[in-house]
Amino acid sequence: MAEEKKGLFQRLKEGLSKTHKGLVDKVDQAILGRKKIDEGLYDELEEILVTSDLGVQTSYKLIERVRERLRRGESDDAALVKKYLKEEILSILKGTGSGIDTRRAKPFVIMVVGVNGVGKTTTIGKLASRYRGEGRSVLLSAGDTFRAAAVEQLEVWGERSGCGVIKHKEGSDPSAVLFDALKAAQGRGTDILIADTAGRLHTKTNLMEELKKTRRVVEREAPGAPHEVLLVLDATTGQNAVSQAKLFKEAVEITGIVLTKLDGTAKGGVVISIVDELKIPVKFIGIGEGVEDLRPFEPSEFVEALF
Ligand SMILES: Nc1nc2c(ncn2[C@@H]2O[C@H](COP(=O)(O)OP(=O)(O)OP(=O)(O)O)[C@@H](O)[C@H]2O)c(=O)[nH]1
Ligand SMILES: [Mg+2]
Repeated sequence: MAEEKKGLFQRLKEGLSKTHKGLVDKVDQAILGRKKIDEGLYDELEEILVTSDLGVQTSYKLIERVRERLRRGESDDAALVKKYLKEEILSILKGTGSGIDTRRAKPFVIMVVGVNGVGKTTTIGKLASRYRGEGRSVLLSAGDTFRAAAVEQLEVWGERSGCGVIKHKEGSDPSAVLFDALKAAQGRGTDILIADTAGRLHTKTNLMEELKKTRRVVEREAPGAPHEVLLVLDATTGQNAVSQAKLFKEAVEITGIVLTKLDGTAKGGVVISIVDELKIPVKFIGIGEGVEDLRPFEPSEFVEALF
């Protein structure tokens, strides 16, 4: 068990290695060769944070907090900068995460939304496997009716994880698919229903309207549902992910974020920016394409692995 835990942590660390290089290694370099703290160091740090996609606002806040702590301690030891930075990042991230309690309703309905290609369907597949592994029954709703391939992709995941998929013909009304899936889940006594949606352009209001409509159908048919509306964001898009989240937050009530593709990017700092600016909890992170590569987001584990 301890071995397994170590292995998981190692994988997370590897997944975050690009962000580590772009952020922590650079902080080390900036500190190195400086015995004393000067304004130049703060400027350099701020630039490192901004280029690691922490966002201007969050970067500024972090630097100010570090500066304040050093001032209070009246220390000019540059090595403390890294320690304080790590602690302040953790303090921003704390209080987010903690996964999802799917046992508080049955069927527990999770809607998964987000723009094209961010990893919605893959995330659903990984979630389905995770819950199946815990012995729960899962049903998937193929709400991306725009592409035939989207349904097939979900069916592959359904087969792999051993759960049913409710689908309609290509081009049919996505809210009708979810309506049927909900009825099926209620009839079969399914534990968890996960709804895929089309990857739509968040800039097109009519598409947002459709998402709202789908949500209304769920609310009407199952009071209390959807229990979670997860917004999937692609970490490789950096600050763009933050803008997407703002738009989705306005249109549909987002209860949590899944940040995918952290493994392929140096922009992993965006998670700090998302939590700080949007106050939406990050529930899961994706660090690879494999089934085991979706993890509940644990702030302290994340910060340890990053540093
Ligand atoms: N490296 C990596 N790749 C990922 C991760 N999550 C998803 N992907 C890949 O991202 C690509 C797009 O994933 P999909 O799940 O199809 O994305 P989607 O949001 O459903 O896309 P649309 O249905 O077209 O809107 C796939 O090739 C996935 O394997 C991750 O955490 N890490
Ligand atoms: Mg998809």
